Amino acid sequence: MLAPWPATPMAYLFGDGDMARSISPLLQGLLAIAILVAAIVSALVIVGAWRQRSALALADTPIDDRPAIAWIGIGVGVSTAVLVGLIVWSTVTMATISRPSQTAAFTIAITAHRWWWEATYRSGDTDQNFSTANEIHIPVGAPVRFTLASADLIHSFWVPALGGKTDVIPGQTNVTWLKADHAGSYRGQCSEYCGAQHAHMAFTIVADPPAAFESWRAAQAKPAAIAQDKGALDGEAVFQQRCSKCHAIRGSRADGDRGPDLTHIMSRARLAAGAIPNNAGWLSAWIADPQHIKPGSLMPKLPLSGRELADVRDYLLTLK
Ligand code: HEC
Ligand SMILES: [Cu+2]
Repeated sequence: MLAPWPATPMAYLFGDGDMARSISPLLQGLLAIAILVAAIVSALVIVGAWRQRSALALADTPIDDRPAIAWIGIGVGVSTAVLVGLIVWSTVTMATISRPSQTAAFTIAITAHRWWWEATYRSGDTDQNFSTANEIHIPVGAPVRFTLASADLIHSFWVPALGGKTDVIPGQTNVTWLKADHAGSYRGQCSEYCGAQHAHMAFTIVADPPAAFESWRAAQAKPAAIAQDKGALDGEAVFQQRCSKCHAIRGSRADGDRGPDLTHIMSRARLAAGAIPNNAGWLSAWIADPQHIKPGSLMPKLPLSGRELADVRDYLLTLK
């Protein structure tokens, strides 16, 4: 079983899937050329300093006859040729990645929020629609289309190992696609500075084998389990009162949309866009004081008694 949230640093020089396969050689090429240019320039500076004395001896030669002038022409010529070559290479790469190599299997609608990612899966049958947050599953080997909208300001959707960045701009829907050739998890990150918790606006793309993906999708589409024991039932009442303006739980009356949909919260490996692991302890810590974990987060610290906190946590623990 692969870790659903791979650690940083994020790999981008060697990618997986069609889009990354087009981008990686360009990145590697640019890096190699940059290193080469830095090495050549450094060498020339050193040689130039070394030869300063012979240059002084040229003081009487008219400027146009000095050998250095020819080198300026050579330098401009070589740089121009290399830069034009790179422009052509970049343009061809951008044209290649703008469209998936096969038609996309389906679309995931992403809405970027300060500071988390909402992912909505729609299908022909509206009963099967669902929304989740930060942990985005796709089937391995199939290109998936992503529409990108913003609920507030500019963010940027980037999964370095799978492909290029696409900005998420208010008032506009951008489109990109991703494909993973191997099952596994690929870490993503908001890459446009968007305020206090920008660094904690991570997400993960989990590429599942097709059968595992279908069962994940079917499980997510189901409404929430109905609370059974007393603590969880009391917790549901607390939730309706204190949390349901911001959070939805399908199958209950909670239908807020300012925070993540919590219908299957316990199926996710991490909370708060990757900031903390998802288990009973961290869940309590988050509900008790989200501002301590993610200062500035749009979930306020709510005054709950110890009992209410335990009950609401027990209720969330049933949402598998
Ligand atoms: C004013 C709106 C608001 C209220 C009220 C609110 N939340 Fe939140 N909640 C949010 C937002 C926004 C986030 C996303 C925070 C982030 O990741 O930056 C969030 C995140 C969460 C998460 C993490 C979800 C995930 O998938 O990462 C849990 C769990 C949660 N809230 C539980 C609760 C509970 C329980 C209550 C009631 C006691 C509650 N919230 C009340 C807005 C709210
Ligand atoms: Cu952001």
